[in-house]
Amino acid sequence: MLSRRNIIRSAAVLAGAAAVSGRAQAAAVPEAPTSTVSTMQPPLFPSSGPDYQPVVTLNGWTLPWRMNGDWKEFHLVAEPVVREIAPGMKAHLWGYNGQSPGPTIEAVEGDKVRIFVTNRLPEHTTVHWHGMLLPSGMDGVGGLTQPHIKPGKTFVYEFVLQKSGTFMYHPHADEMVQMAMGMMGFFVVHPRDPAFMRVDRDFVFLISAFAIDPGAYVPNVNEMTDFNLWTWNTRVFPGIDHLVARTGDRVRVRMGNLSMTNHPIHMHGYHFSVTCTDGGWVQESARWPETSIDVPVGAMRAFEFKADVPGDWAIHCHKSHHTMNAMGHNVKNFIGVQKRDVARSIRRLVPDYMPMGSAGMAEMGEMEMPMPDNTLPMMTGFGQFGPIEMGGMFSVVKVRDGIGADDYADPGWYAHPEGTVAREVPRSAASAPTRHIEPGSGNSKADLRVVKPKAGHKGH
Ligand SMILES: [Cu+2]
Repeated sequence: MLSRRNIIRSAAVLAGAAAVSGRAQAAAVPEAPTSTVSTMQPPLFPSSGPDYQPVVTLNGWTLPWRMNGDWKEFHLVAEPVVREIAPGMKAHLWGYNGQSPGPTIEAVEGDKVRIFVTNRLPEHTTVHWHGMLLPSGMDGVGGLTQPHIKPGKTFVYEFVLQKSGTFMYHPHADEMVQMAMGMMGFFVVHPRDPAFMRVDRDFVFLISAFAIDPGAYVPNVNEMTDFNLWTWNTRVFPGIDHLVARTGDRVRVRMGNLSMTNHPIHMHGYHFSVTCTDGGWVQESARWPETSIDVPVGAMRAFEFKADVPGDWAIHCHKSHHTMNAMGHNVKNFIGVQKRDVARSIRRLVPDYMPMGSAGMAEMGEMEMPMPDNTLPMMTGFGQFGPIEMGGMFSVVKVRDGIGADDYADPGWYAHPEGTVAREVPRSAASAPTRHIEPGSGNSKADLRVVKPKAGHKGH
């Protein structure tokens, strides 16, 4: 069952799908559908061939195809795109078919796929099919296995999908620039046996990182370590779609990492097992239980669980700096120091100055700070109980009773059963914690004074 909102959202992509199977049928190169939205599109169920449960791409969509004889034909267009990273910020990136990441490609083990790639970038490119077993000349490494695709040219890749599993695509030409600009996409190959590794919901996203200065629109492609936007499918919290599941569903989450550091992805509320990598399915006897899975650079991981406990369960990268948006990393620790007044004064001169608070940083989750245009707060987002104080790689797995199969519409916040939420107790009910401080041990409150900057003194 689709919500009304999802039906409206899907219009953009469905128009493209019709074009592919319609008047472009006779043409040598199929039309390339484009999506202009950054919200999750409904899954694309197979209209021919073996049955499978299609994946859902967080804040994304699946690329429609056409059959030409026994070939499944797709058309990717590498081009400049504008991607909304979260409401309030857009980035000027490179991607495929109107989006970064590009559309997810889905096909079936044994399929003969023909993938056209048109280059509308200002420089040459190629597409590498990460993890695929294919003829060397179809591997997409510019200079090594093929000539580069020059701007304005279209190349075709043809191969047979030998194995089902979890893969991705990205350029193998000027990689440092092209991946830092957002060029990547998911590639899922479903098993030919519809019963093999079947799940009820199958979510996919790619992990990447961008260095976009506050107020800027284009990533700094030369940055190697100090990124400020940690993204899933080129989105940050609170812009990342929630993962909605029906109680009792078997759920799979597939991730691929194209950033330059590892990401330990942690999910609350469940014990899951890793069932697939870009090297194939993990045999049952080789699986072990986990609550966090480290996704190494240039790797894919898929995990599965039975969604049998309703609730709002956080899912996030466990590197705490990766659940923050644009932030300065040269910030001193001011816990215990009264410096609120100084911070306000400095912020008038340096808008993105984010000092650490005197009691930690939690106050920033609610604070309204003056910021340059096109800049996201470092931590933001509200839940039903207050500020969530997150950014970057954070979302919510929402498990609910009574929603329809394949309904991915946001069910809202979880209605906790009476008496199951952590709560404040009356003061009299809690005995005071005992504390022993040696005289002269230094464990006394810091006593520091702050001198207000003189009014009227602006600039340095
Ligand atoms: Cu991370």
